[in-house]
Amino acid sequence: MFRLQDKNVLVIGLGLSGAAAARLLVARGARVAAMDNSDTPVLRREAEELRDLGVRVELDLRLPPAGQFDFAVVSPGVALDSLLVKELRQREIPVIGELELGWQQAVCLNVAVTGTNGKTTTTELIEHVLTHCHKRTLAAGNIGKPLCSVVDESKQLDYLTLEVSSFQLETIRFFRPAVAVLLNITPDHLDRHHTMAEYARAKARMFENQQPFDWAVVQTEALAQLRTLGVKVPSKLITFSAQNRRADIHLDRSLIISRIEDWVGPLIDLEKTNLRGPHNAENVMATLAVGRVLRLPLEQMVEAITSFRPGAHRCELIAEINGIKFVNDSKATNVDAVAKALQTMPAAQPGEANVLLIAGGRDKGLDYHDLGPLLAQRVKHAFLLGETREKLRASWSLFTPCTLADSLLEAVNDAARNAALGDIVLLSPACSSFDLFRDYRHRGEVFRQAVEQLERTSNGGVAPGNPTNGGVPKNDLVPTSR
Ligand code: UMA
Repeated sequence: MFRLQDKNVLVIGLGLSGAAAARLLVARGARVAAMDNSDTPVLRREAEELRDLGVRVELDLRLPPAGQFDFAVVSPGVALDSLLVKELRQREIPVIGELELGWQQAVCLNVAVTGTNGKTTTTELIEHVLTHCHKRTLAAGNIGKPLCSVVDESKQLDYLTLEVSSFQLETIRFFRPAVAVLLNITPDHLDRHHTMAEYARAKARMFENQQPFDWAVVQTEALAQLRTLGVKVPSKLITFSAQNRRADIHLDRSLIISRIEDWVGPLIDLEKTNLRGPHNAENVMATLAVGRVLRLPLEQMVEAITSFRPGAHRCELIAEINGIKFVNDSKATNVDAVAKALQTMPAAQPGEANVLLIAGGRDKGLDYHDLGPLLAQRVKHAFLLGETREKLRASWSLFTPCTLADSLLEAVNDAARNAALGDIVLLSPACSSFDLFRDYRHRGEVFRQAVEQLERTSNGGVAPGNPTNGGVPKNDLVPTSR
């Protein structure tokens, strides 16, 4: 274990990661200074708590404070090309991320999951399967629970199950998963990584410290992307793919099939699970491969996967009101995630568009045109909000009618007004939430509340057209004929 006693450490960013890192450092005897470039009531409360622990905290600070530091711990949201990090490097202060610090202090093996989409579902699925198979584990990392906050519990665990982002991987040094899963690489976070090659290289860092006895579980298509960049995976490899039948684990209609030696044949029928769509098939494939590597019994894994329900904000059915479904996919923060959601939505009539899509938020430097053909097929109207709404309209209006909305509530009400029996109102934003909401969960909750308000109105609870019910006349939710 890396000794922290009496080290001088600077923590940058006091969100979830920075606060957890500062607490862990104090508990291990380090002398800690912490800074954040913002100053909000939440940060002030955090600052007070940390000061009580002996941390020197400065808010609203853009450059590192004077002083000697043995190293700095940055939060994932801090860009490495920022002036702050450049100055740390000029002062020759080593920089690591919160994930690296937590990994250095944890004392159990870890299974780590990365990829553009499906990370959270797969992390939860692996945690669920391990627990069902009587292994002690905890899900942490990008899933919303910083690794530094669970380090003390790692003594009692067989494995940590970690969700890992490209931001976190940029600042690792020795981080080495015993089993590393790479689910997929599609465009995301290009505002931070600038090019797809840089983004893919950040993802590839999952494998850089792995040893020949470790395992890599990698989607065939993502492996091809890594090979194009000249990245080598040094560990033992299992490939999976919903599209490529030459993968070690692949999809045949609803069956997941293995070609792995001593494990050949069908593993699970997805029809018997609550997971739909080829992307979920790949999440299950990756989970089964992890289980295989950790020698879990297939029968128990199948039981666990069958009983698993995906979490909130991922194609989550909120309500069905007068034959119109309202689906919350707030976690879809990039184009590929929206494509997957649209492909999963059931069509009312073959070949007919029945989705009213609510999208928009903060841009991550993505090209939204790619979604065009799918919008033309599946989306009868798009309601656009947030900072990207004009950009989305410019990209999408050739493919589907687009209407701008000033708020999520307005978008939900407009979509409901335009929906007919068998239609689906889908919140799948293709953008991050930080322009209008705290995070994707907050955005999903606001969507849920808007839908619940509609539900109450349609049940006759509030007078039609009353502005307090969101301004939606009751009869507008009665399905219109096609
Ligand atoms: N800050 C600075 N200087 C900067 C940038 C930020 O001081 O240059 C400060 C901000 O003012 C703020 C704090 O840093 O007070 C926020 O730090 P952060 O953005 O790293 O956020 P955390 O609260 O620490 O949450 C992070 C992850 N956030 C990001 O990667 C942006 C969370 O993932 C993660 O759940 C959490 O650590 C625990 O591990 C969120 C996310 O959006 C869900 N992740 C991206 C994704 O999934 O696509 C990568």
